[in-house]
Amino acid sequence: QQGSVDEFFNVVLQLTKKCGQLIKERTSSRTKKVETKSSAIDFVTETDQEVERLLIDGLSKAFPEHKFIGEESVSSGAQCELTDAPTWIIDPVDGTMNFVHSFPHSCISIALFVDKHPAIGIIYNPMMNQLFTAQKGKGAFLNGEKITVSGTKRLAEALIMMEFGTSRNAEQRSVILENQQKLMPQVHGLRALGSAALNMAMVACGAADAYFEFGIHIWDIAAGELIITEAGGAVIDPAGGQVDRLSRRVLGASSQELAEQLAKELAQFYPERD
Ligand code: LIP
Repeated sequence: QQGSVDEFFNVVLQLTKKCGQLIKERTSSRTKKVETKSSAIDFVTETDQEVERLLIDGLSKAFPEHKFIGEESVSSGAQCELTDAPTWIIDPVDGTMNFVHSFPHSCISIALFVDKHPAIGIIYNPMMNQLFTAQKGKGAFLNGEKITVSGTKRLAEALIMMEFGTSRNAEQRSVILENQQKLMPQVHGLRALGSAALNMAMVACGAADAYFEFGIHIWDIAAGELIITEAGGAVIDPAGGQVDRLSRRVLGASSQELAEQLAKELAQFYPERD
């Protein structure tokens, strides 16, 4: 099995690098074809669709038995179902809003789950030349160099990543603002990169100490979960306890202590499940 995970990893890495070049070439173009999805500010571009198609075509050619959960396939009606079968979970452009604005923080986020657990995670921001990779049990890497979380245990010393999201749901927006108000006086600072996967990558490499969000989907966080845990961090539900990957809720941190401390502070929001 391990040999084959290595093979899966090599194939997906080559495909991801190739697709990353496409995103990089297109990012500065001012004429992107943009459509809306769940809200007036939830976007999909032709690049999202093209990259997802290239990844799924390439992987299914190499591994015909494997299954897929892809952001754009699900939004065009495919089922979002995680089984025990080897399943690639793909966000072709995480941070689509950033991509649309040429703000250089978007990435490909791709993970392989086997028996419902992460085996491979890759997050690639081609604009900033940041390639985060992990395989279960083998550590986490940024451009081939081993990375570890900061290890911060105290909320009072933490740089926290949170997002504003693209939901126009009033309750969700007020929970986001409430958490901002609550956390601001208690932590070193709050940051938002506009991409769940890149926020998680920042926690994994020790540039930030924790990240939480309500309303994300499994494809936003699947790779980040493995990269954070392989870098020595913790990923839990934002109310504490085990993360539920289809619940659209996540909290990742540089230590279990910080994760639990942050979870206790948060006002909670429970989106409709995937
Ligand atoms: C985005 C997430 C981000 C969230 C946005 C959106 P997309 O994913 O990465 O954390 O705040 O609402 O879901 O749509 O760019 O792939």
